[in-house]
Amino acid sequence: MSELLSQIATCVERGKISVAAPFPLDLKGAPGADELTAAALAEGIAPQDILSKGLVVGMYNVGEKFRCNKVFIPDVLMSAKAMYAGMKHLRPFFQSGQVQRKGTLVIGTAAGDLHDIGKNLVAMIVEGGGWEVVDLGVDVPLDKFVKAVESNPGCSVGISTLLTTTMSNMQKITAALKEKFPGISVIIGGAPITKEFADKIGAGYSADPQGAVSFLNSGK
Ligand code: B1M
Repeated sequence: MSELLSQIATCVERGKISVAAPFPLDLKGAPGADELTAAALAEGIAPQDILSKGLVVGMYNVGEKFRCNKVFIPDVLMSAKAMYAGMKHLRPFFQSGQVQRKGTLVIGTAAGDLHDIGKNLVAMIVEGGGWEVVDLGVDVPLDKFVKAVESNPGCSVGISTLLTTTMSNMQKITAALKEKFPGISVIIGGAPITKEFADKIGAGYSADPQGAVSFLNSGK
């Protein structure tokens, strides 16, 4: 069992989607996350183990390498594709409740901000970390965050921004969410954001996607 799960983790980490995928070159012709996840289910390995000991491990590894600049955005995108190829087999088990997620993160960019590359990377790595992600997209106004929180009780909220001019919107959204949903956990990030700014507005902070997973896992 552990051999199959470690192969799944390697496929996700290396971005090997399926047997037909030509990338990475040294794994050409080998089964990918798609076939290996199906094989693991056929062998009777618990879907929860496939998620937490296979797919999540692969995304964790690539997230750590990204944090240390050992891999780059295209590598993370390939890993996410491999993860989704495996996840597709697990979806029915999520829906039936047999596989539990760690929680839900509602994420979007602050009102006025259209930059979504960083936010998308965070969403993918958080999902790969075992969390349900509700992605509200870009230029998200307060009322859209509020509706999403009401529809996902107990969720955390992530806000990303790349513009200094939209940091004030981030601050307003965070303050309003905290007032409306006392105790809600909000994490912010993006190039102009600092820990000091996050502390000032009462939000959690991470400079990178893997740090966002650690923050969510810490239950803060
Ligand atoms: Co714009 N842009 N842009 N842009 N753009 C920047 C951000 C800018 C720094 C360029 C510059 O002037 N040197 C500048 C902002 C200056 C400032 O405010 N300080 C700028 C500007 C001014 C603008 C416009 C105003 C330009 C104009 O129209 N005059 C305009 C604004 C539009 C709007 O949002 N309303 C604009 C438009 C655009 C494009 C649409 C053309 C395009 C965005 C495409 C897209 O995202 N779909 C774009 C791009 C691509 C950039 C640059 C070149 C790259 C941004 C990026 O994707 N980085 C950028 C200059 C640069 O950075 N070199 C620039 C890669 C990405 C992976 O990094 O998003 O930082 P990042 O995410 C990181 C971390 O920050 C962190 O994790 C990610 C992965 O490590 N992170 C989080 C991010 N969110 C997080 C959330 C978390 C935790 C961690 O928790 C929730």
